[in-house]
Amino acid sequence: MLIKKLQRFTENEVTPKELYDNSRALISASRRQFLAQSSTVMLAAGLAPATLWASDELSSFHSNQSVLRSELTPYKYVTTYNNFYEFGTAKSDPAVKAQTLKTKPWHVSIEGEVGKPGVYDLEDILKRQSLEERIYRLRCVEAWSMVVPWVGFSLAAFIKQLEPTSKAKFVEFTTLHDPEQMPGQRGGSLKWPYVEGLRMDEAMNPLSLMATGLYGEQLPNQNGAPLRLVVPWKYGFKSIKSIVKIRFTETMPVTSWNQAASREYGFYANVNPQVSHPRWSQRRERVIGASLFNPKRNTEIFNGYADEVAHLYKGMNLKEFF
Ligand SMILES: Nc1nc2c(c(=O)[nH]1)N[C@H]1C(S)=C(S)[C@@H](COP(=O)(O)O)O[C@H]1N2
Ligand SMILES: [Mo]
Repeated sequence: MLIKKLQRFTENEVTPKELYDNSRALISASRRQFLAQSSTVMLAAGLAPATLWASDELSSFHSNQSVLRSELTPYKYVTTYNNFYEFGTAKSDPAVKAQTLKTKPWHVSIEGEVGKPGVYDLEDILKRQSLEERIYRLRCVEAWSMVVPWVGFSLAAFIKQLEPTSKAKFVEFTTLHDPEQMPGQRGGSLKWPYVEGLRMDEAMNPLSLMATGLYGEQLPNQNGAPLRLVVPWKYGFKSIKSIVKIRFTETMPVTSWNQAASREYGFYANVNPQVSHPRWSQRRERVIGASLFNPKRNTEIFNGYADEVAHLYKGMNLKEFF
C-alpha cells in the first residue's frame, strides 16, 4: 500500500513535550471539572500521550462555549453511554467491546473528486492540523443529549489541504469494515460499513470538526477512535466514528441510516424540534448525567447553532429535507 507523507506545515518544530505543556493551560479548566465529576481520580491523573497535541496554536472558544462549559456531561457518561453499532446495539456495549479495536497504525484513504488522493497515515495528517478544544452538544435522534469537550481539527482546513475539484459537491465518510475486530458487523443491524455524508458547504462550515480526543485525552475507542466526525447541528448519527475513507463526490452519498429507514432518517438530519421522528417527538431531550429533578430540556433548532448554520438551508423546506 502506498502511504503518502504529507508535507509539514512549519519548519520550526516544537517538541511533543512542549506542545503538551502548552496545551495544559487550555485543557486545565475542563480537566478540573473532569476531576470533580470523575468517580476515580486515577482516571483523571492518567496523562494523555503527547502525540494528542499536534500544534501549540490552540484557538479560542466559540461564543457559546462558556455557557456550555457549565453543562459538561461527566466523563463517565460520555464514555459509557454510547451508540456504536459495530460493537453492539446496547448503549453499554461499546465501552466494553471496543477496547480491543486496534487504532494504531491508522490510515485514511482520500478518494474521488480531489486533487490530492491517496492513502494517508493518520500521524502524518495530524502533523498538518491545528488541534483545538471545542465544547459541543451532541443531540441523538433518540431524544437525549450530552455536552462534550471535544479535541480535534477543522474539517474545512483539512479539506482545503486536499484540494477538492470543482465537481466535489458532497463528502462521503466511511467507517472501518473489519468483522474480526467489530463483532457487530457479523450481524445485520445495519448494512456495513457505516457510511455518512455532508454537502460540501456543510463540511466547509467552521463548526464541522474532525475529533481525535475528548476531555483533553485521546479519543476512547467507544467514542470513535482514532478519528471521528462531529457535526454539532445535526443528529448524532451523522457524526461517524473510526473513519478510514473520505470520498469527494458529485452526487449525494447513500448513507447507512437513510438506507436502513429513509422515512425516519434523512440525509440532512438537522436537529429540528418541529420535525418529529415518525415514531416519537423531537421537541425535548433527556440530558444524560443530569439530576433526576431536571431530566429534560427543550431541543433547539439546529441544536442551538442556528446563527452559524441556518443560512446553509435558506429557502429549503426543512420538513421535506429532514
Ligand atoms: N461508525 C459508527 N458511527 C456512529 C454510530 C455507529 O453506530 N457507528 N452511531 C452514531 C450515533 S447514532 C450517535 S448518537 C453518535 C454517538 O456518539 P458517542 O457514542 O461518542 O456519544 O455516534 C454516531 N456515529
Ligand atoms: Mo444517535
